[in-house]
Amino acid sequence: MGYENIRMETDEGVAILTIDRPKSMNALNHQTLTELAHAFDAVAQDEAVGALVVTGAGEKAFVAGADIAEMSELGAAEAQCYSRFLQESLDALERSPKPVIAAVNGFALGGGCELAMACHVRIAARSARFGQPEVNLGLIPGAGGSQRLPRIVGRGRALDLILSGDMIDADEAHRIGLVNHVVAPDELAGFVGEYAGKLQGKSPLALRRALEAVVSGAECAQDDAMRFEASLFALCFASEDMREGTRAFMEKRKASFTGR
Ligand code: CO8
Repeated sequence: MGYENIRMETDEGVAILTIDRPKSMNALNHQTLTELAHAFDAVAQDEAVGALVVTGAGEKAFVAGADIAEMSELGAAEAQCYSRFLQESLDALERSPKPVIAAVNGFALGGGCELAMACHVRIAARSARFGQPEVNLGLIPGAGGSQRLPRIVGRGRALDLILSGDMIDADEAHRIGLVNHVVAPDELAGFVGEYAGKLQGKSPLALRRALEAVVSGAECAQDDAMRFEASLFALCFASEDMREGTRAFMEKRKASFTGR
């Protein structure tokens, strides 16, 4: 598939997906969402890719939300389909077997904040702004925000953001646990590259099972999730990576993982 509104590059096993509609603050229109769904799937299938970075083009916006002009034309039934399509794409991203890092370089509002929340790790430039401003448009979050935000920051803080529609800066987002790291804007790409590179040195199988345990386990009752964790833990013992990792520790050398 040829892309119009996103760019994909791969550098040493790290795929970098850039949403590139700077004139609309990288807002998500239907074409962009279709391209994103395709790209998420392509990354999941590509054995040469170990991690994915999602970011926005330009210096102002990560993603300023769904494209309001396009969305304003929708009827109720279309809006439901659109919401489900976006939710399903973000669910697929969250269930990616490879770590996904949001490099939040500017406004992450509405669907943009929801996209960042579906990523596993969020790293923000200090200039980034976060919010769920849908109430200002007579709307509510429609891409999983009403569910992911309380799971990440707690119900009280989520309701504060969703009901007020207020924007918060990156330091406040860090304080409430919405982002993992905040760095100077000109250090964002370097920091994210180093972070992704660090993950490249880990066992891909262990990363995959850790993601599965945390993401899928969170949907189960705790006792079921514990059993699920034990099964995934046991599966690690059938891997060459686990033998190599433990042997390397005992031989006081760096492990060399193959993902088998
Ligand atoms: N959609 C379409 N165009 C946008 C959007 C957007 N979300 N955000 C910005 N733009 C456009 C502006 O219209 C403007 O275009 P133009 O130059 O042609 O007039 C251009 O980007 C620059 O924007 P501003 O002039 O407004 O720039 P400022 O620096 O003054 O402000 C802001 C930047 C604060 C980001 C401001 O543009 C803004 O508030 N944008 C809207 C943010 C918003 O409300 N986002 C939530 C949208 S709703 C949503 O995301 C729901 C998701 C769930 C959908 C589920 C499917 C139905």
